[in-house]
Amino acid sequence: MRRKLAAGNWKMNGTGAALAELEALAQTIGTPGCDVLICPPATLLHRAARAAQGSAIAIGGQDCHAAASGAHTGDVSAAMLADTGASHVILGHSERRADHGETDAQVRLKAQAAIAAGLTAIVCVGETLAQRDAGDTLAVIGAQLAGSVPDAVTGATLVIAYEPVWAIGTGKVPTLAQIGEVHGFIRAQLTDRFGMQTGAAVRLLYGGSVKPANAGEIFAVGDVDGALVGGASLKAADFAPIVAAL
Ligand code: G2H
Repeated sequence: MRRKLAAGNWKMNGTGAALAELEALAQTIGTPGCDVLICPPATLLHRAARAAQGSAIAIGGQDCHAAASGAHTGDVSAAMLADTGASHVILGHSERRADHGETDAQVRLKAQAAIAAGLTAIVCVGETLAQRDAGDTLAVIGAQLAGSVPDAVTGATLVIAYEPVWAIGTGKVPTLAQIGEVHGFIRAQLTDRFGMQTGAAVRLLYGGSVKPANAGEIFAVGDVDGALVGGASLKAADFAPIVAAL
């Protein structure tokens, strides 16, 4: 039985004052029936991990470099994330693929580095609207999975987030049938490649304009094991009801 996961991606939002939302979230959710993760900007990781101590909230990064250390100005390694108290890292988010030209091969190396550092890698995949309209959705997702997911993974070290690019921050949400189709496809791909046990153990998150109002119906879709939430994770008042819906 896969434990559900509510993951918040704060993206490039939040200074120290935002930790009050983390503390409010911890208080509101108490001991939830699912795992809860907040991924603040790198500058807040250490303080967020301290603020979350003793609560149900785990902390994660939004990216890491594939190398362990070295001449990579501005980058952060997986071990550095782990050193702040982070337990997870989001990798290959479509905003990083678009803004930084990240390729599947780079995401795969980052995921390998993250897992080697003891982190759980949340690997993001998703099609653009043009790709969906062309009927290429499953081919695109299949290629991203094949290219971005490393060979040695388990249900504890890998989470997949399906985030259709056209649904991110736009208020547009795929139909429940569309979400179900892609999640079922991802599960089948993982099972083909890694076998029944791992295929059944990896959690699959939906991401893209998840809100308190639509969380319940999305979470009821087969093979949806939770959500990766952007805008609605910034305020405890929005994220707590999403956690409660899982
Ligand atoms: C998708 C999601 C979080 P939002 O990027 O990863 O953002 O919920 O704001 O669409």
